[in-house]
Amino acid sequence: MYFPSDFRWGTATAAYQVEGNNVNSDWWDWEENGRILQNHRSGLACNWWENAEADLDLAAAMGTNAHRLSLEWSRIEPEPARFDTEALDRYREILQAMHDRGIEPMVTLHHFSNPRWLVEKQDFNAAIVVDYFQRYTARVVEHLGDLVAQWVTINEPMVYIFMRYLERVFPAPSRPGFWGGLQAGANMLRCHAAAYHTIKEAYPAAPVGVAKNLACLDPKPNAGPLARWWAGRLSWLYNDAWLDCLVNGRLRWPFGRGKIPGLAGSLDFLGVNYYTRFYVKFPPLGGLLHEGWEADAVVSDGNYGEIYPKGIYRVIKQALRYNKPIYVTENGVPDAADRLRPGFLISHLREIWRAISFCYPVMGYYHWSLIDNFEWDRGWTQRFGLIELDVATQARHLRPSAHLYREICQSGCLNSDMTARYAPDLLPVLFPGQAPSPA
Ligand code: IFM
Repeated sequence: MYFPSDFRWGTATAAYQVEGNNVNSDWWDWEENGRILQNHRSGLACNWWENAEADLDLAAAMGTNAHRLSLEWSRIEPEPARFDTEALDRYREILQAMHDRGIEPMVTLHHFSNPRWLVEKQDFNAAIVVDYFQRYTARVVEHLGDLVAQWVTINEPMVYIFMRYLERVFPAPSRPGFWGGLQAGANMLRCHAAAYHTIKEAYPAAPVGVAKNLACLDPKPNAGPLARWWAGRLSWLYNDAWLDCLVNGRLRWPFGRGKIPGLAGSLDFLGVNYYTRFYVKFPPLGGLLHEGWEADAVVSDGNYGEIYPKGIYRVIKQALRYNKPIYVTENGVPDAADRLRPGFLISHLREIWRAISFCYPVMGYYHWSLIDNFEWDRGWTQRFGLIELDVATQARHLRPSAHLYREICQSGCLNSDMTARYAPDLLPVLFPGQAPSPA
C-alpha cells in the first residue's frame, strides 16, 4: 500500500509536555497546587529546552520528514508585553535543527497552556485576549517566521473547553461551566482570525490551519431512535460546531451570533487529531457523557480509549465537507508495553491509505508522539511515545513501533512483510492470502 511520494511522515509533541521547567505557565501552578496525580510533575519533562536536538536525531534516523511542535507562550512572553529574546532564539535553534535534519516544522501557537499573567486577566473569557494573542503571534512571526513551514493557530479547542470548563481537570478558568466554555470557544475563533492575518501579512504563502480533535461519538449498538438522535447532536456539537463557525466566518448557536471580521476564508488546511470512539450515554444523566466499551473492545492503557482504526477513515471522510487539505496532526495510543502500538500504527495508516486511494486530500501523518511525555492531568501514567523515556534518568529506548515506523517512513508504504513481523494478527485481515516474503 503505497503513499504519495510527497507525503509528510511526521511525529508530534507540545511544548509544555516535552520542554521542562515551564515555570511561568498556568499548568505549572496547577501542578504545584496538587491538582494532578500525586507525585506527578512535569519537572524536566523530556528536557527539550536543553536538548531537543538529541530526540530530533532519533526522529531523523526514523526517516521522518516532518514534526509538529508548539511554542510555549509563557516562555516567550513571561510578563505582559515583555518578550524574552533568548527564548525566541532557542526556538530558532530548535527549528533550524529540524531543517538541518530534513524535518519540516509545523508550529502550533497555542496548545493548552497559558502564561500565568494571561489567566490573571481572565484568559479566553476576556475579549482583550484577541489583542494579546495577536501581539504574541506578531512577535513570533517576526522572529521565527522564516523557519516555519506550516502554522497551527489553536490546538483542540473543544478538548480545551471540555477539560477546563466542564470536567475541570485542567487549570481553572475564570468563568467555569458550559457558558464560560462557549465564550472561550468564540474568543478562540477571534484569536485564530487575528493570528491567521498576522502570519499572512508577513508570509502570504505559509499555510495556516487549526488542529481539531475529531472523535467518533456513536450511539450504543441497538440504541433506539432518541439515543441515535442525541448521539448525532453531541457529535455535531463536539466535532463540527466550532469548525462550522470558522469556515462560515460567523458565530452560530451555541457559540453566539454575528460575523467575526477576518474569520471567513481563514483556513488553509485542517489538522485532524484522532484517537478513539466513544459510545454516547443516553439518557445523558449524571457524570460522564459516554458509556463503557463493548466486551470485545481492545482498550489502551488507563482506559484511555478503544482501538478503533475505522474511525480515522470516518473522521477524514467527515472532514471532507470543509474542502481543505487534511493533515492527521495527531494519532497515537498510550501503550507502555508497546503491545498495541505496532498494530495500531499499521491499521490506522491502512485506513489513511484507503482514504487517499479514494482521492481524499490527506497530505501527512504526525504520530503522537515521538517520545513519552507529560500527559496533562494524567501525569506520566500514559506513555504515547515511539521512544520510551525513563523520566528519572532521562534515558531513551526505541520501542519496536519506532523501528516499524522507520520502515514505513523510509519505504513510504505498508506491506505484508512488515505486518507479519510487527503485527502478525493483522496479516490475514489486511493482506488476505498473502504469506510474508522470505527474508
Ligand atoms: O497529549 C495530548 C495532546 O496534548 C493533545 N491531544 C491528545 C494527546 C493525548 O491525550
